[in-house]
Amino acid sequence: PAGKPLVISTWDTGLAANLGAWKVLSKGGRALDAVEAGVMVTEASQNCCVGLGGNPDREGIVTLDACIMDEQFNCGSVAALERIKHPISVARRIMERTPHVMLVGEGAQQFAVAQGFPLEPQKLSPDAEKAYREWLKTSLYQPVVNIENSGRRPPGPVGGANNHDTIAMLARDAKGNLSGSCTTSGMGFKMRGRLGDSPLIGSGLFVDNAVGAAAATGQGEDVIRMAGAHTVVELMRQGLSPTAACKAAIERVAKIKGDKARDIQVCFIAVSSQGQHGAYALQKGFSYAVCTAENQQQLIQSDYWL
Ligand code: SD4
Repeated sequence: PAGKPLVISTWDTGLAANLGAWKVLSKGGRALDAVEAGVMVTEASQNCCVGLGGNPDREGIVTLDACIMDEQFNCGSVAALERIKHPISVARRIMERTPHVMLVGEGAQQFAVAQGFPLEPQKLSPDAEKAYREWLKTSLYQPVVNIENSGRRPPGPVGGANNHDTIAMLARDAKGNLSGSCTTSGMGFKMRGRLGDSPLIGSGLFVDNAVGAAAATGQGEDVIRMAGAHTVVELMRQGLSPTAACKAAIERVAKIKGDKARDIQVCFIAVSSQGQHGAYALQKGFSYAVCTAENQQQLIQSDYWL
């Protein structure tokens, strides 16, 4: 069914990204174009951890993951991509111009360059450089719950107010079609070669136009082990509202993790085919941004389990 356009995205930085998406949606544009344009705002921002400004892996190299999915189960994904500013656009090119869904590492970079994406210098942003130097002192891998909204980069109080590792975005256009995108520098100081949920269709993002769309942020390993975004969409298929579906999926994470659930954050956002939206998180502190014609800018504090 047709309807009013809507875009939602993760964390406080979703507000700026939603405006990028809204430029497309408000003109009657396609949800797919909106979710690409929206997260490009975040990828290009120097003030956060998505894109090339992000924290590096343990070797000091920034590696980027992204995926995109449209209303017809078309999807594209790129992982462990280095020195390319807009991984989301590379993911879309993979979707539209190759017979594959996913390209990784060197081959992904080779494809991006062949497609005309400029190869950026191999250089950390000043904030990431500082955070990496600080991290090297202990070399501990300790993801910090809600670091995305804390104004900090692990492990110390450096960086701007809009730091986060990931943005996931879901949009519904005026025709009633859904699409989603997700882009990240991944968990800071991850092992070289580590992939999280964000580039994985079904974990970080899933779209079934007849049912709804969902996306994840937080501890990627724990989203992967319960096929997060796909689980949320399947719960909506069973009749749950977006919020109830996100909550049921979080309950599953909590059950799997047991006592260890306190050490991690996992958050889901969802949009139904009818245009309802919702979210749920394991812990307090997750916010998501909503943009509609009536309400251009809204930041909602998600309900949570613990
Ligand atoms: C990952 N899910 O790489 C991402 C991290 C994240 O906000 O969402 N950070 O595991």
